[in-house]
Amino acid sequence: MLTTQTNTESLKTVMKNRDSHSHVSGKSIYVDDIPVRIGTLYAAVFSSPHAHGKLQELNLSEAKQMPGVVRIFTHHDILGENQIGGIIPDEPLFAEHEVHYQGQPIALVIADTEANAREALHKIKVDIAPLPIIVDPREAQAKGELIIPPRSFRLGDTAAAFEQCTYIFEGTAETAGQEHLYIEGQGAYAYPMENGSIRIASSTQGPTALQRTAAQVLGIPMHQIEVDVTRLGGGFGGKEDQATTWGVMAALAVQHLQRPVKLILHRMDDMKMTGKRNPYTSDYKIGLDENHRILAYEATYYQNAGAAADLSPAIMERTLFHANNSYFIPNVTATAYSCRTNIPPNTAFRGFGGPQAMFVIEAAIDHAAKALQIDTNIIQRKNLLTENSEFPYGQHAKDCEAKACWDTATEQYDLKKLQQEVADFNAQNELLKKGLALMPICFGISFTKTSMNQARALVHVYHDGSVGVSTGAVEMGQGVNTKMAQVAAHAFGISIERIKIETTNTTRVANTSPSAASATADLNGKALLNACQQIKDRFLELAARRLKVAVDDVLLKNECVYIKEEKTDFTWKKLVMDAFLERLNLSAKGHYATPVIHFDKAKEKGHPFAYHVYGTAIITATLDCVRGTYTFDSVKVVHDFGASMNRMIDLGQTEGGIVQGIGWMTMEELLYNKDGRLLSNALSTYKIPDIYSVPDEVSVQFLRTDNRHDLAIFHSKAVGEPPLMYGIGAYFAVRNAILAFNPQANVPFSAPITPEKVLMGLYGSK
Ligand code: LUZ
Ligand code: MOS
Repeated sequence: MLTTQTNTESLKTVMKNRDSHSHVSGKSIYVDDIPVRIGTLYAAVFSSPHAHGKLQELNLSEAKQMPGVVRIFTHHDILGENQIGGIIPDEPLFAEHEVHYQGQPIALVIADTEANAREALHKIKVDIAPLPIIVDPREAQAKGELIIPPRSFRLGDTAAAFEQCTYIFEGTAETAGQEHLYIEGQGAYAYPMENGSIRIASSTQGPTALQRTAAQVLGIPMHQIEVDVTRLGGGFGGKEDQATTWGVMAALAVQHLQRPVKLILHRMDDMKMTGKRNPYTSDYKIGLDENHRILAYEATYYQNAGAAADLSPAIMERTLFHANNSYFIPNVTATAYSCRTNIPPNTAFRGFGGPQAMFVIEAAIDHAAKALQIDTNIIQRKNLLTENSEFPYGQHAKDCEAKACWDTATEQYDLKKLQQEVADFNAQNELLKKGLALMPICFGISFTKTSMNQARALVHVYHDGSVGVSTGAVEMGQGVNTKMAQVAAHAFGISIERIKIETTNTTRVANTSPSAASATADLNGKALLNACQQIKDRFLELAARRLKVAVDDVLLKNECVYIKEEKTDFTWKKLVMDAFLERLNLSAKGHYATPVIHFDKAKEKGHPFAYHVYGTAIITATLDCVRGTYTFDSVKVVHDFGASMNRMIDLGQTEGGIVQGIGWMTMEELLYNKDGRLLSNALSTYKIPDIYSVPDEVSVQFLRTDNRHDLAIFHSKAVGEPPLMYGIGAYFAVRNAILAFNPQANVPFSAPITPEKVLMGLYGSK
C-alpha cells in the first residue's frame, strides 16, 4: 500500500531550500571546488576556427614543445568509438575529416597547469579547406539538409476546415536561440581508480548519459565508469546532453595518462562551443469562424538544429506536442523540419521546443485579432482547452485548468481595471506607452520518449535513526534535494534533519534519466517513496508485533509509533534499533515507471504525458518611445501547482522561469554571422536580465483546485519548465505598447523584441 496522501502541515514546516545556507556562505561544492589530488593535470580544448571545411592538416609539433605540455589528444587516441551522439550517432568527440561548426573540438591539450594548457592552444596549426556554410534553417531545408525526416501531427482535416472559415490569416513567426548561461560553466574532473576504472565528477544533468558515452568512447564497459554529481550551478537543459563532451574528454585523458585530469571551460569557450536553445522560423495559417472560434490551424516549423542531432529530434517532437498551446483547435496540421546548419549543435533548454511552438500560435492569434480589430484576449479566451478536449496527438485534457486559471487571473487581478489603467495612461502620455498581454500556458509533463519515464532510489536507514537517500535526481538549484528530503521525512514520519541527500552517483543509482523535462521530482520522488515504503512496511510489522495490535492500526509520525491516533513511547530511534537487532533489512531500492503513458510514432497518436500544467499570466510593459527601451510593470500569474509540496521552492522556480522567459523574448539576442561565427559571445554583447530588468511586480497565485493529480509527487505538479512560457506574453506586451504609439507600425513576429527592433517599429510604417 502506498501512502500518497499529503500531510500538508508536516510539509509546510520545511519550506526553505536546504542548500540556501551553504550557497550564500560560499560553502556549496561545485566541480571546480573539489580539492585537487596531487598530480592533477589540466586540459584545454582546441576547436575549429571555421564553420565548415575539410580538415587537411593538423600540426601539433610546436604545441607539444610548449612548457608543461604533457600530451595532446586527437581522435587517433580513441580506443572505442569516436562518437558522442545521444539520439543519432552523428557527432564525433573530436573532428576527423571535416569540421561542421566554429568551436567544434579537434584536439585536447593536457598540461601541468591550466595556463600552460591554454597557452599551447595558440601553437596548434590547422589547415581547413572551406566548404559552403549554412546558418539559415530554411536554406538547409531547401537543400535537403535534415537531421531526421519531417514529422506531422494531424487532427481533423485542415484543408476542409479552411473552406469553412470566415477569416484566414497567414504569416511567419521567429524566435532566436538562447544561451543557457548557467552560473557554473561546463566542467569535469576525472581520476583513475583501480584496474582501469575511472571516476568522473561532472557538472551534468545526465550522469548516465556521461557514463554510457564515456564507456563507448573509451571502449570499456559502463561498470568501469563512475559518475558523481554533487550539484550544478544551473543547467536549464544545457547540461542534459552537452556536459557529456567534457566529462568524456577528461576520462579519455585519464585512461591514457593514469593521472587526475580537470577540464573547466572558460565562459567564452563555453559560449562558443556549446549549443543553445534551438532558433525556429515558422509559417502559420489560422482560420476562424465569424464568432472567432479557431477552426483550423496549420504550422510549419523550421528548427535550427545546428551541426548535429544532439537532442533536436526530441525537441522537435515537443514542438509538435505544443502546437496548440492552451487552445482547443479541432483541425490542426503541424509539420516540423529539423534542419542541419553550421552552428554548434543546439540542445535542450527549459521548455525543450514547447515555447517555440507556443510563440507561433500566439503570433497567429494576435495577427488575427489585430486584423479583426478586437482584443487578442477575446480569441484567446474563447478557444481555451476544456475538459476532455483532444490534443492533436490524441490525448485528451483531464483535470483541465485552462479556463480556471484564466478566469481566476482576469477576476482576481481585475483585468478590466488593468486595461483601463493602460488606456488612461496611453491617453495621457505621448512619449511613454503601456502595453498589456495575456499569456495562457499548457505544458505536457513527461519525457516525450516513454522509456525515459523511470527512476530509482536507494535508501539506507542507519541504526542510529539517520537516513541516507540516493536518487537519480540532480540538484541544479531547482531545489530537488529539498523535495527528496521532504518525501523521505514524510514517508517515515520523522524530522527532515534526519535525512541526508547523497550525491547523484551512477554506482548507487544506475540507468538514470537526466534531470530534465520538469519530471525529476515526480519520477525520483515516486521511486523514493516506493523505497521508503518497503522499509516502513517492515518497521510497521515489527511495531505491530511488539505492541500486539493489528498492523493496519500502527503508523509512524512525529518520530514515534502511533496506534491509531494514540502516541506510544515507541520512538523512531528505538524502532530502528530494534529492527536492526532483529536483523531486518534497513535498506531498500525503489523503482518507479510512470503508468498510463504511451505513444505510437507511426500514427503520431497516444497518451505521451502523465498530465498537463496550466496557467495564465497578465503582463504589463511601459515603453519609452524615444529610446525604445521598456520595463515590465507587472507579471500577474495564476498557476496550477496542484497541491504544492513546497511553496517557497515552487515560487522560486516560477519567478526564475518568468524572468528567463522575458529575457529570451525581449533582450537576449543570440547572433551568428554568415560565417557561422557567434557574435554575441560574451556578456558584453549578450544581454541577459539583471535585477533592473526584473518586473517591478511579480505576483503568483496558486490556483485552488480539488483535483488530485496522482501522477505528481504528493499531488504537487511539476514546476521546472512551464513558468518560462509566461515570458512569451512579455513580447506581446511590448508589441502592444509599440502599436499604442504607432498604430501603423510594422512589427514582425520576431523575438527577441530588442530596443533596436522596438525603434524600427515605433518610427517605421507598414
Ligand atoms: N528532455 C528529453 C527533455 O530528453 N525529453 C523531453 O521530453 C524533455 N522535455 C523537456 C525537457 N527536457
Ligand atoms: Mo531540460 S530543457 O528539462 O534539461
